Amino acid sequence: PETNDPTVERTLVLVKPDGVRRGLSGEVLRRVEAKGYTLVAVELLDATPGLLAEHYAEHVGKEFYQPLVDFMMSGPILAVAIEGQRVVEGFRSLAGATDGTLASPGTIRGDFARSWGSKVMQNIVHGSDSPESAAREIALWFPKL
Ligand code: RTP
Ligand code: MG
Repeated sequence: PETNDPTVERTLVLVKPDGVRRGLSGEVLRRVEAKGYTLVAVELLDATPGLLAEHYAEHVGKEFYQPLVDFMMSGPILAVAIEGQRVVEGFRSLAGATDGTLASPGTIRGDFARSWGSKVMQNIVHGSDSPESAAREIALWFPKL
């Protein structure tokens, strides 16, 4: 962050392959910018198994891990680093609950994800869950930042 204000943080947003495929990248960026957060870095890329194993280290070995990796490699991902006051919590709030069916209307997932059964992973966006996760994930997806 370019300021000493400790409430100014960065977080990693991913528009997942379902979001990119459905043409929702601009909608996600629009909501981020409308909220007042700043774009720091943006890149469209194809994830590799190694990158995803590090990104989702906490989920390696869970029953949904391999389907999640297959889904995350099903098309390009828009990786976005954003900055703002309390942006880690703030973007989680914009994204809504993990399960799109239960996510509140008005959130990205609540408005656009209709996940059920094996599609629960298709929830449009990822957002880091803590400042520590954000630092780790931004270093992974944007090694030059
Ligand atoms: P994210 O990391 O993508 O922002 O989502 P999250 O914190 O809300 O959810 P998390 O528990 O970290 O799970 C990561 C992603 O894995 C998929 N998932 N599938 N039971 C399942 O089949 C299941 N649980 C999670 C979702 O794509 C979730 O966002
Ligand atoms: Mg998570």
